[in-house]
Amino acid sequence: MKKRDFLKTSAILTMGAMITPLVGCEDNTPKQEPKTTEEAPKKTMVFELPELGYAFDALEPHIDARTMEIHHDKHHAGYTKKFNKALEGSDWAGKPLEEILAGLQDNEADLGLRNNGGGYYNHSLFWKVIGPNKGGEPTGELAAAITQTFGSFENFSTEFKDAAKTRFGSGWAWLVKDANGKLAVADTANQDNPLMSGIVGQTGTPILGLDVWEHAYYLNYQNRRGDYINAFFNLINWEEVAKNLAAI
Ligand code: MN3
Repeated sequence: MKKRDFLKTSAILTMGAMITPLVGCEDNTPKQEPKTTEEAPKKTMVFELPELGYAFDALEPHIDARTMEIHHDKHHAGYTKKFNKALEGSDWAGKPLEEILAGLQDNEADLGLRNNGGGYYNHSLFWKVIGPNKGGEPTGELAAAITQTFGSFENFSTEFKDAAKTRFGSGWAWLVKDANGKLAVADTANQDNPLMSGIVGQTGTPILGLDVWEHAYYLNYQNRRGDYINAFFNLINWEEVAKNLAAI
């Protein structure tokens, strides 16, 4: 295919070269575009839509298959595509994801990277911290850290659920490790996240995230966000959350 495209391009270039002197129009001069795409390998790191890691229906009855399919294949795919597009030609192209998000500012110029880079990162984390046959409570160091910060797992779940319920409109609830090495619950609007230290108030490294956009639950739960949040607790992959904490 590539070779054929190249041959086609060459043919057009040759034709262009032949036609140009005849028509005498400068705008018909072939631009260098076909050549540069052929020669210059893209330095831009292209972010790819990660696999879910389980079937769309694997989280039922807590999250229905149709919601998972649309959420992953349409919403997350859309953020991924638009993020890569926004990175093209920007100073952030080729930089690590976390560095990009931490460097964004609360201004019009960064809005595309903020919404789509956030959407890319947030959903990539989300699919991994939930899974079939999960839920329950954390163990080991994570359990100890939660107890140390919140007093008990119950207190933590109450605080996290409240953050998720009271986040007005679209957004996310988070469990983060902050700059002082302490766990904290946070919530952010839209596709912002606590890595965006130039934008959000509560900063830290997310180890658990919950999407409370209506697209995450509306088909099955309609306006009952609280029921969706409770269902999420039956899906949390605490081993993965513990891994996230250990990796910081
Ligand atoms: Mn979402």
